[in-house]
Amino acid sequence: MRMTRVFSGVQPSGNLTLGNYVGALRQFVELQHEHDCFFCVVDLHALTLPQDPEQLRAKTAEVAALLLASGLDPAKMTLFVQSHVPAHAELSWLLNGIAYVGELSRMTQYKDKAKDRKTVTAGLLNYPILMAADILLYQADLVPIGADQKQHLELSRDVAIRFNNRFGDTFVVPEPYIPKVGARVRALTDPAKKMSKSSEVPDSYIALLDPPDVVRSKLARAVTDSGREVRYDPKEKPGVSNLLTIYSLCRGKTVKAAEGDFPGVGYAAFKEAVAEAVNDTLRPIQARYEELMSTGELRDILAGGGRRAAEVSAATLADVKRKMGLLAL
Ligand code: ATP
Ligand code: LTN
Repeated sequence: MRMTRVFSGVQPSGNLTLGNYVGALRQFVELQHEHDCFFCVVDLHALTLPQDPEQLRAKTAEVAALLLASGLDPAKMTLFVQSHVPAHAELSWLLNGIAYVGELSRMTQYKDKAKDRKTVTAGLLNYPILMAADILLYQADLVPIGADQKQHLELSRDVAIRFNNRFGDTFVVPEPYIPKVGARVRALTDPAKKMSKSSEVPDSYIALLDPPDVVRSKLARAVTDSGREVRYDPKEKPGVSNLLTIYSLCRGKTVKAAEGDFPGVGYAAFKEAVAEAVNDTLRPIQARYEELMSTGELRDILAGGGRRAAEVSAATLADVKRKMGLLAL
């Protein structure tokens, strides 16, 4: 029997945060032990908004290295860059003949991103078609995504079903995989919001590459609540509860056990303990990151990943071209 296939993509934009780490990267690391996983740095998706070319190139390498530094193992999974495998752009075009403008323009992410712009590129509208191509090329069964990507995955499923009905069974219809651990890390400056890598307030997030003193000062400035007790109570004490969540995730403890570490401790000392827990988590990731970036290792891993991805996706692409009536030689 074929192993369950998993596909997920990460955009090379913003600074990967502690939120991304606990909400996504750690799940990827677990999944690689049980399934045939493909993880992709989706640089073509980033092009749907204006990018500085040098910055995009640097971010693509940075995100790939951070995925590896977080524990993805090239011996266990396939990591590659989307633009290194031309089949993604090709299938995306072919699926442009299957997807409808109506369904694309109903996507909430499209509406959000389009509303404040003077001009809207066709790529922003077509973004979910490229995402469908990513997933369908690998016949992925499971797609780990955050809740905000559910609608896009639904569109991928609709496109797959429509194609299968029109041309015969071709694509596996993928299922979303939304992690069970519901821990959401919130913004340090405003616990009503989630910690987000594209925030314009650097104090609101902890980036995986933040040096220890930056982590300490961001946490020292994090909002707390009135009162002086370190207690988990997201309604009454959202700031302190968020810091307790972060501490518990970094120390591998339950929130209850985390609370027990701070009887009668004031906010300032509590924040220092959280900073230490965060720095203990980031230290090995940053060390591995430096190693990957300073040797030729990253390049070799991405080249190997790109080769495997190209091999696996070629079969699907050839099948689609044949079924749609393209002439082969
Ligand atoms: P953006 O602000 O650009 O939307 P983001 O930081 O929200 O970026 P995404 O690229 O949307 O990140 O999400 C990547 C993955 O990280 C998703 O699986 C998402 O669920 C997870 N994730 C992002 N932020 C958090 C968070 N604060 N807590 C837990 N998981 C998170
Ligand atoms: N749209 C996703 C990134 C993404 C993706 C994918 C996720 C692109 N292709 C395929 C899962 C599967 C995002 O913005 N987080």
